[in-house]
Amino acid sequence: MLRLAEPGVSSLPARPPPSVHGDPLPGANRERFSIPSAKLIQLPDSVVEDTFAAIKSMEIRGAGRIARAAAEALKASALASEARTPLQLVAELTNQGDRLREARPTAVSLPNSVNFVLMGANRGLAGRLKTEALRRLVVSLCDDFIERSTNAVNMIGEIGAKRIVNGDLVLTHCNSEAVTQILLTAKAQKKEFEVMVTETRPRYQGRITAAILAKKGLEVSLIPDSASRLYMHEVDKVIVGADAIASNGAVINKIGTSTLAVVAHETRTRFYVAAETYKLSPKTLLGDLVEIEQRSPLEVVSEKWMRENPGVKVKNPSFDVTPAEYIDLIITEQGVYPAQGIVFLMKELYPEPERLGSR
Ligand code: RI2
Repeated sequence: MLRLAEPGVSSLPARPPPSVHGDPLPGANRERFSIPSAKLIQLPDSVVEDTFAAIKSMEIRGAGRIARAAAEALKASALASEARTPLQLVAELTNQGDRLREARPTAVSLPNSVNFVLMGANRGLAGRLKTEALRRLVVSLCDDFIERSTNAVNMIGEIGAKRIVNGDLVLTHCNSEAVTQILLTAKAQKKEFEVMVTETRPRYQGRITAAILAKKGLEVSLIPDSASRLYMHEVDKVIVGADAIASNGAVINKIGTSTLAVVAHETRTRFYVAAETYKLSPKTLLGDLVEIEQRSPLEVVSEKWMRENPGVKVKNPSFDVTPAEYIDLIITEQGVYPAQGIVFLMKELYPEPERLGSR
C-alpha cells in the first residue's frame, strides 16, 4: 500500500484501472467543481471566496466534489498569487485553506483535501524551494488530489459492483457519486437489477440520483423518505455514501441514513457504505466528534410559513450518524472493510492525526 511520508490523504490509490464505461463522473455528478479558466486571472482571495460561497450554498455539493473544488480553488489561487517569497505563498494558501475548510463543517473530505495540499506545500517550504518551484509543487499537489479522487470513485465502482447480482433491488439515499458509480458499473457489466431512491428531503438530492440513473437506462423508482419501511422487505441491499467515517466505524451521511439503517436491520437487509478513504476522519482517533451541520430552516419551510407560525422552531440537520453495528461493509478504493475494522485502515493512512490542525 502506498503511503507517503506525511499523513493526510497520502494513501489514495496510485492508478486504478479506468472506468469500464468510460464515464467516471456521470451526468449531474459533473456538477461544477472546476474553476472556469477565466477565474485564473482573478485575485486569489476572490477565487477562494467564490468557491467558499458555492460550497456553502451547496451549488457545489457532495463530499467528493467539494474536496476537489477546494483543491481547484487552491490551485487557481497559487497560479494567480503575487507572493514574492515562498513563505508568503504558503501563508496565503494557509489562510485560504482555513477559509475553505469552514465552508461546510461535516464532510471531512474537505479538510482532508486542504491538508493534503498544505502539508505538501509545507514540505516544499521546509525543503527550501524557491517561489516558482513551490507554486508548481502546489499546482501538482492539487492536480494529484483531483486525479486520485476521480480514480478512487472509479475503483469503488469496480469493487462495489461485485456485490450487485441479477434480480437485486438496491435502495439508495441522497446523491453520492461513489454509489452512482457502483450502480453504473454494474449496469455496464450487463447485470439486471432495479434501484429505488429516496427523495432525500429537504433538498431532494435523491431526485438527482434517480434522474442520472434513469437517463443511463436503469430501472428506477423514487419514493418519499417516509416510505422506506413499507418497501424495505422487497429491498436486497441498501448502498449509501458517506461524508465522514469515525474511528469507531460510525458513518456520518445525509440525514435519514441512520433511519434507513435501522429499518434495514429490522428486515436483515444488507447495508453497505461506499466511501473514498479521504472520508475517514483522523481526528476522531483523538476523540474529536464530527460536527453535524445545521442548515437554514428555509430549506424546510417558507419564510411566509415561518412568519405565520412564530411559535414553531424548525430544525434542519443535514447529516446523521449510523453506528457501526448497522453497517455490513464499507467499500473503499482500497478494498472492503467491516465498519468495526475501519480504524486499522485509518491508523495506517493517518499515522499522525495530531498534526492535522483543527479539522
Ligand atoms: P459523494 C452528500 O452530502 C451526501 O450526504 C452524500 O451521501 C455524500 O455527500 C457523499 O457524496 P451533501 O453535500 O462524495 O449533499 O459520494 O450534503 O458524492
